Amino acid sequence: MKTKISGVELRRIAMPLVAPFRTSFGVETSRDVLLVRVVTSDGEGWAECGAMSEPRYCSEYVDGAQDVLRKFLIPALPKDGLDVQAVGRILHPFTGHNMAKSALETAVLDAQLRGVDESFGSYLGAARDRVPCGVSVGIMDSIPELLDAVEAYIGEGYVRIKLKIEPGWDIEPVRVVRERFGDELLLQVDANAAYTLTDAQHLTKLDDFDLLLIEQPLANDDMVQHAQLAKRLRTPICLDESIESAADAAAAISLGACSIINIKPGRVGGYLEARRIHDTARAHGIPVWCGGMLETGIGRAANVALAALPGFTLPGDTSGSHRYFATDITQPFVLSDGHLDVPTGPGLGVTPLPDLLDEVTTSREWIAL
Ligand code: NPQ
Ligand code: MG
Repeated sequence: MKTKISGVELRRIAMPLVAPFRTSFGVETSRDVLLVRVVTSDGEGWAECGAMSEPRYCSEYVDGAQDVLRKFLIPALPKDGLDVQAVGRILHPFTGHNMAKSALETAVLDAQLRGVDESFGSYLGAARDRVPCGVSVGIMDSIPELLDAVEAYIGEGYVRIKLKIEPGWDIEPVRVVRERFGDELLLQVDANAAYTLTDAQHLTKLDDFDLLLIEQPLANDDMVQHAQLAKRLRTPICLDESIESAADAAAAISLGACSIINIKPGRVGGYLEARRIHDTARAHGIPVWCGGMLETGIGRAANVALAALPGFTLPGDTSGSHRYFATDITQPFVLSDGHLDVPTGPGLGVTPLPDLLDEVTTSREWIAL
């Protein structure tokens, strides 16, 4: 199927967070998001870039993503039409910039699927019509604040809690949450690369708390060190930042660097690569789950569709819109019984509501092809 693209709008929006979100790499109070809208012969397609305002989680950042899209990625697309399968091949000669590439490919995919009246879930191979949801809980100023936050999320129906950790905020928060909410609570932690292999002895203390996993304890490129750490911990290691492709996933699995993978489509260059990681992991019996980058409804819709694939056997960070935003730019995603419904409409199944979108827009740029 050939889609002729006439141009691409790069739109920046500013989305205040309902509460500051603190991780081992910094505090965010507002989400600076790049949205991509492609205008094609099949109609429009939308996508959201996962990049943050600063290159801390990974090397990408939102001004950089917009720049590489404008200067290199968008101009590389052919004027005479392309299939979504071709987008990855055309962008492959440009190294890195997975989040920028993902946004462009996803917008093209949305346009093509809308053109044939098929949903993301159906196209990707969703095996269910709703997905169980977890929530990521930031580093707090005190233990009582943490317990209040976790209690509120459990009250909202979240079926799994993930605590952000860093040196000085790790064993104790996990101990008190486990004690307060009991052994049945699905509980995991995410260090965002805050430790080194010299912390291995310290991290074994987490083994007492029956965690589902510890996510990305060591640096992004510490693949071998993660394999060594895995031998010393009973808690399963899950990789996030380290996995930027299906090849990385295959390498990490064969090395024993992880026994679970967090799949974020932006980090790996798009939903097609995300599905390849899912397929690779599934063939090896490795569970996967869908991560999050504080997406608006646009990114959230596609993530919920992906999380419905059969190998996504653990709850994801696919939280409801109100976990992050008082007002989303789409119809909000609202939890029901701890789950979100997989959208069934064509493409993403959601579009930005024009008035809400205009209210948060900070800039717009049109790139003609
Ligand atoms: C993770 N996400 O799994 C990330 C990292 C992260 C939901 O825990 C602004 C935008 C702040 C994106 C903080 C979750 C962020 C962000 C953390 C992503 O590692
Ligand atoms: Mg993570």
